[in-house]
Amino acid sequence: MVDVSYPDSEIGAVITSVDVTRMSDAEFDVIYQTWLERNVICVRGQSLAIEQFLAYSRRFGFVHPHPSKSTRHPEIPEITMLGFNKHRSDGTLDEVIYRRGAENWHTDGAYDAEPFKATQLYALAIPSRGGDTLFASMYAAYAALPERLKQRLEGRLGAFTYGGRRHATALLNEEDRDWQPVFHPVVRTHSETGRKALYFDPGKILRIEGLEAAESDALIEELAERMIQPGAQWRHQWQKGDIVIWDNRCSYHRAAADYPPDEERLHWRVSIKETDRAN
Ligand SMILES: O=C(O)CCC(=O)C(=O)O
Ligand SMILES: [Fe+2]
Repeated sequence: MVDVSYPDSEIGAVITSVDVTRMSDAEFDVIYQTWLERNVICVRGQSLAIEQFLAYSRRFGFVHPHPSKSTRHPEIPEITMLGFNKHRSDGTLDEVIYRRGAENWHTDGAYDAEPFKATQLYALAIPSRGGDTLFASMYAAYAALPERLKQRLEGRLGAFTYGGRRHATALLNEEDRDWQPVFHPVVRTHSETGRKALYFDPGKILRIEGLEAAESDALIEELAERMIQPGAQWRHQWQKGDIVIWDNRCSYHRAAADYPPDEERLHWRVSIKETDRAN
C-alpha cells in the first residue's frame, strides 16, 4: 500500500511503495488527496516510458503544450524537455536553459487565461550535487499578510503576461513573443480546497489594476518580499525516477540552478490545466 512521509513543513510529501503505471484507483486517490493537502509531492522510484508519464499526468487534468516551442519534445508537443541541449554547438553554456525557473520564485502559467493547475516533472538524470527545486506555500504567504494588505488586495486583479515587466521571453520563438495581458485575482480562492492564496508572480505581473503606476510598482515590490514563509517551504533533492507534481494555484517554486553545468540534469515536464481550453 502507498506509503507517505512528511517533511517538517506545512508543505511537501514523499510517496513510496507504489507503481504509478499499475496502481488501483484507491492508491491514486491517496496520491491526489495528499497532493491537494500538501501543495507538492514526490512519487519516488518510478521507471517510465514517455507514454506512461503522459497517461499518469492525465489523471490530474488536461495536459497542454508549453508556449516554449524550442524546448518541446520533437514528436510529442505536450512534453517539455528540461535541461536538454544546454550546450550550444560551439560548446558554450546556454544560460537560459541552464537557469530555467531560477530567476524568481514563481508560479507556472500565470500568463494564461486559465493558469496551470499543476506542473509535473519526471527525473531522467540528476547531477552529483545541486539542482534542487525549492517550493513555498501561497496559502501561508496569504495568511501571513498584514491585515491592511489583505484588505488592500481583496478583489484586486493583477495583469500578467509571459515575461512580465522585463519581457523575459528568451525561451520563446520570435513570432510568439507578443502577449496580451490576462487578469487574475491577486487573492485567489483555490477551486478544490476553497482556501485563499496569494496569487502573485514578480516575473509575470505587469501591474495591479486600479492603482497608479508608482503605487502598483511599490505594492509589487512589497509582495515580492512576502512570498516565502518559514515553516511553509520544502526543498526537493532529486533522485532519478522521481515524479514531482506541484499545484500552481497554491505554491511557488524556484530552481536552484547551482549544479555542475557539465553534468546532466534532465526531466520530462508537463503543464496540466483544469480544462481542455487552449487559452
Ligand atoms: O527545473 C526545475 O527545478 C524547475 C523549473 C521550473 O520552474 C519549471 O519547470 O516550471
Ligand atoms: Fe516554473
